[in-house]
Amino acid sequence: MNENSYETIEVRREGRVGVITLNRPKALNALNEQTMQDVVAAATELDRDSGIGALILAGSEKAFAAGADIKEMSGKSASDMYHEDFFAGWDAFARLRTPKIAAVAGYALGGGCELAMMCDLILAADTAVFGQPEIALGVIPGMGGTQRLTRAVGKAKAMDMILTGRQMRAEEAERSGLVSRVVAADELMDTALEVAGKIAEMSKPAAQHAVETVNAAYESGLWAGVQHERRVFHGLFSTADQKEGMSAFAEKRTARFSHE
Ligand code: CO8
Repeated sequence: MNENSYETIEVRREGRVGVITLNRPKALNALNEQTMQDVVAAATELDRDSGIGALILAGSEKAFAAGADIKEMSGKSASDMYHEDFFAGWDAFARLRTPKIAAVAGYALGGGCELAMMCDLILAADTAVFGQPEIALGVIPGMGGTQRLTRAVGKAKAMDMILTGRQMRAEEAERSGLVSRVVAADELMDTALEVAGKIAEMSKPAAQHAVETVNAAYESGLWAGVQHERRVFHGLFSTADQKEGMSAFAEKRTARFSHE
C-alpha cells in the first residue's frame, strides 16, 4: 500500500525511523476498525523493512486517541463481539518486533491508553492524560488495559483508575512507571525522533531481541524470563552485528552495524 493512501493515519519515514500519526481529528483519533486495519498494515510493512529500526506512533496535540470508537461499538451484541473477535487485530501491532514508541500528547483514554501500552515505551508530553474510563460506559477495558496497566503501575493505582475512571496526568504517569520520559509538548516529536533514531542506530536484531526479552519479564514469571533471556543472549552470537559490535569495542572504534 502506498504510504500516503491510508484513510485514518499518516505515515512517513525519517531516516531509519517510521512515523505513524493517527489522523481522525474530528473524533479525537477514536480507534475504529479502519484505524486498526490502517495502523496494523502500515506498521507491519515498516516492521519488515530492514531499513527501519524503530517506529513512532503519535496522535495530535489534543489527543493521542480518546479510546475505541464508542459510536461504532455501541450497538453490537455480545455475539457480534465474539464472532468478530472485536479488536483482536490489535494483537498484531502489540507483537511487532521492531521497537515502537508511543508519543503521547493530550488524551490517551480507554483503547488509546491501551494502544500506548502496547508500545515498547511511552514518551509523554506534559499535556498527556491517561485513563481507563470504560467503567463509566458500563464495561471494562478490553484491549489489554486490566493486564498491562496493572503490570505498569501496580494494583493500587490500576484499581483506582479502572474502578473510578480517574485520569492520570503525565507527571504522575512518569512517577508511577507508565511512561519513560515527560517533555514539553512542543518538544515531544523531536524527542521521540531522537530516542527512536538512537534505537535505530543499534543492531536491529539485538534491539528486537531486547524487546522480546524485556517483554518476557513483563509477561511471564522470573525464572521463565531469565531462561528466555539466556537462550536469546546465546543466540545473538550467531549475528554479524555481535561480531562487529564486540570487535569495534576492542578496537576502540564505533560499530558499523549491518543489522544482520
Ligand atoms: N469514540 C467515538 N467518538 C469520540 C470518542 C470515542 N471514544 N471520543 C471523542 N469522540 C468524538 C465526540 O463524540 C465528538 O464528536 P462530535 O463532534 O461528532 O460530537 C468529538 O470526538 C470531540 O469530542 P468532545 O466534543 O467530547 O471533546 P471534548 O474536548 O469536550 O472532550 C474527551 C474530550 C474528554 C476525551 C471526551 O471526548 C470523552 O470523554 N471521550 C470518550 C472517552 C472514553 O470514554 N474512552 C473510552 C472508550 S471505550 C474503550 O476505549 C474500550 C476499549 C476496548 C475496546 C476493545 C473491545 C474488545
